[in-house]
Amino acid sequence: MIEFPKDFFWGAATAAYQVEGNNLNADWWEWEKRTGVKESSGKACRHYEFYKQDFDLAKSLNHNCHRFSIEWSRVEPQENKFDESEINHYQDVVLSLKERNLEPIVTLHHFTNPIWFARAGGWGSSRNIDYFLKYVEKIVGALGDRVRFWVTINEPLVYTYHSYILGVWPPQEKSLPKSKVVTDNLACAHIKAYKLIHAVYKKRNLPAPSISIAKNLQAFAPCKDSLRNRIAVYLRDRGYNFAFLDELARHKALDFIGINYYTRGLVDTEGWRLKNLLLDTCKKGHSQLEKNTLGWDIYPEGLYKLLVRIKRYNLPVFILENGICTENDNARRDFIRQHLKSLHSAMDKGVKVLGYIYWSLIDNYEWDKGFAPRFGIIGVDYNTYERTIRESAKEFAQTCKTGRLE
Ligand code: IFM
Repeated sequence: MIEFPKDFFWGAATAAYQVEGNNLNADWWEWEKRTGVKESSGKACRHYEFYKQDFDLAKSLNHNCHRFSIEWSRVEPQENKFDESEINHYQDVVLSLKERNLEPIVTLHHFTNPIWFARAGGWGSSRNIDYFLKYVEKIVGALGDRVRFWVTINEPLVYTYHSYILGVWPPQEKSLPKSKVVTDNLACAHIKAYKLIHAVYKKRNLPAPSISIAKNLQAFAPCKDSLRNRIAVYLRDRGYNFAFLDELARHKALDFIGINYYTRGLVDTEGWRLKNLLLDTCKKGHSQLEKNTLGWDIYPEGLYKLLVRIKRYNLPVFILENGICTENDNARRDFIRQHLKSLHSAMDKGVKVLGYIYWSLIDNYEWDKGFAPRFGIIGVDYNTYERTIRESAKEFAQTCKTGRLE
């Protein structure tokens, strides 16, 4: 039996665009219509209407925190024109969480942008960072008295990878140099937002908030043990896992380290070009590990291995996302169990962990992959929008209640 600390946070996450529905003013919405993606987000899970019921379910599952995101394009549908009714909506979201004793963990940017911001060049232009800061100031002003945990940007490198390297998400550019510019702008935006949020709290005499990003980490391993693959693993581990965090830590712009962990990348390079070293993965099916329905390797040990290396930042860690898409709920139960064990082993090695948040509370819109991947501990019927609590959710609920895992 393993035991987690008494004050541990337990919960699940969502992101606005993936669950709310009808985010008409987001670049993604416009892009879905223009390019005819596999599946459009449409009404998503209608969480914009059903958030209270969804929070009731989270509460019934013994969660004590909930991570969600604000849809920037809702609250500022046009440049400099904030929609107060949408801000009121998110105030009510926070209040509803508080009423249920669910600690709100608020993400300010989770992949989507207002259309006007994208048209102005989005994250490709450093001048646009000020737009983000204005939005952050507005939201923090409106919600600050009830929010302790802020996540400025979700998975910055996942965003640049899909939007500016692979080119499968808007704005569909494929340029390594541009992806570097965007990554630098995201780092700069976080550092400035971090200072701004602290300043707002100070000015209002509120207790200092805890601010971070949600950093996606991957365990990388060479497929064939060649020098080239080993160099590629080194570069990816440095560049993908740690460079961004190092930059924020250098600016003392992190109060904790938010981590999203899902998988291992099996590296198999096809050449010596930078592109090969940074991007090639094994396409020959050499991995023996079990997979989720998107084909991602399931590798719980990776969480332990990365966490013990995170110790050097000397900051508490918060697992902000960890999850599996599967049609087999037993696999989800095992996934959660194994990752919690791995997490606990890292804690035994002295890593201070604040909490564990499963991705996701409910099935949702998995971006360009549509609605097929089922990540939720609660299932969603997309015809009736009915929610069904899965068995894995019930087992997780026991751990949330007791802090123990048999
Ligand atoms: O659905 C995504 C989420 O938006 C960000 N983190 C990974 C999840 C699963 O792919």
